[in-house]
Amino acid sequence: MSVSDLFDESSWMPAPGAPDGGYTDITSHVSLDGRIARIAFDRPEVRNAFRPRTVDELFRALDIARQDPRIGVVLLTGNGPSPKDGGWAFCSGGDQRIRGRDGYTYAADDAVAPDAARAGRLHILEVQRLIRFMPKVVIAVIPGWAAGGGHSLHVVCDMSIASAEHGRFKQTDADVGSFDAGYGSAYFARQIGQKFAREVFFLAEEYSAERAYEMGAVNRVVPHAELEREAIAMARTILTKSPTAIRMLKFAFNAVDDGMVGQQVFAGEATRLAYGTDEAVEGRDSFLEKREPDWSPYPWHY
Ligand code: S0N
Repeated sequence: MSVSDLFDESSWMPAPGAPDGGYTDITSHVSLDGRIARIAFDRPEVRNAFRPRTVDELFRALDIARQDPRIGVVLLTGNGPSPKDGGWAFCSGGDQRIRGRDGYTYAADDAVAPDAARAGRLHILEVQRLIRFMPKVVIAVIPGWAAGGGHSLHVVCDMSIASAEHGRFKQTDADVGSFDAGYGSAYFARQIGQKFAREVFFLAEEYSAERAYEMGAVNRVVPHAELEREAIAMARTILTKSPTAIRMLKFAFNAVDDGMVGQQVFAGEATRLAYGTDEAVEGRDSFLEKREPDWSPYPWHY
């Protein structure tokens, strides 16, 4: 099977940094010019549900993209269709078959040997934070179902683009005794409003891509066959912008909802910019030269 029927192999190359033996649960590519990452769930037979190994691989691939200075945009998607029934999915959340009483469990044949400290995992939340705090734009490219924890992942991405024919949204958390009480719900309510967000969680009904667009949950709905092309076009537009402006804007959008952590992330970037000023250089140099700083060239701006 190809990686995905929507995937144009000629535009991509394998991303560096896969573990020995490669990834098993995701695929990771970069565009030929190295500026866009495409990271995809690759478990279409279970609607791209994630198990701990999937989450480990996802975190690794995202972190490699975060640290690559050429990459400005990450496309997060799901491969498909399912070889079983032809169904499409972005991600259907945690793999319910291996959910234990304290989280999700590694399988005996997983690359990481299960031990007591790693027995029950819910580290998809670490992936959510990585998406949230990486200074790159992450676009959820939704070819099919976004359900449960998969729905939460699309919520935390900076933008979402969905297949008109196969894009489907459903928050099943309350059906399976699960609840994303952070970005998946509270931040979702910030996006689409309290009434709709509560409806999506409390009723756990199915929403089409068009309805999700009307609610303000996705940015664009495009014909299925065009999905990845449109996502790449969005990425290419973003890549024409100032990287610093995009980074500061992302953290500014985040800050209002992220409390002190949001302020810390935004302020860290502001400090880094301030280091580039002559005024900050004078502060550092005066210390190193064991003299009083001379602030006279720097007015108290109003
Ligand atoms: C996605 C759904 C709606 C698709 O329905 P459809 O098209 O009718 O397909 P199915 O026949 O149901 O599925 C095809 C095959 O795929 C298997 N499968 C689907 N989803 C999963 C899954 N999540 N885990 C394991 N298997 C799955 C089906 O069993 C079927 O297999 P076969 O062919 O063998 O029968 C529909 O599939 C659906 O509702 N799926 C379940 C969605 C769900 O409830 N997900 C879990 C929700 N909870 C989380 O994700 C928790 C993790 C999380 O992110 C989190 C972390 C911290 C705090 C909170 C959270 C949170 O979000 O809750």
